[in-house]
Amino acid sequence: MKLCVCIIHSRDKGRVVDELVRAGFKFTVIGSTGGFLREGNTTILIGVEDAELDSLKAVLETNCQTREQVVNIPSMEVGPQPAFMASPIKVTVGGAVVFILDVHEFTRF
Ligand code: 2BA
Repeated sequence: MKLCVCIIHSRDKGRVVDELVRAGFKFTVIGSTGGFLREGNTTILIGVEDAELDSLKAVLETNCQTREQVVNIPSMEVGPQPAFMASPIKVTVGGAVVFILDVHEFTRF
């Protein structure tokens, strides 16, 4: 068994959750925040049998879009009057960032 920790864009959440339910996966949805952009994203914890992993990856690949976002990084402008400037950089976010962990034990009480 594996535990998949999937970080997705919140705009993809509705579609991904609908498809996971339709495909019979059991999962937990957690609101999260990206450390770099400091914007809300969504983390989904999904416990799956090894044989289900490929179909889970297919759901994520089909329903998570890659997006370009511009972020302003503060930088110090040197000169007679040093000042903080915002330098915009473009980053590619997602589709889905997925960590797949071996599950030592799964128990329900
Ligand atoms: P954020 O940390 O908000 O990062 C958003 C996007 O900014 C990243 O997209 C990446 O393209 C860029 N980025 C992140 N850190 C950067 C840095 N130090 N310098 C330059 N660019 C940087 P993704 O890689 O697709 O990541 C999407 C979200 O997935 C991340 O949101 C974060 O919440 C999570 N994530 C990604 N890699 C992770 C990791 N190794 N561990 C934990 N969470 C991760």
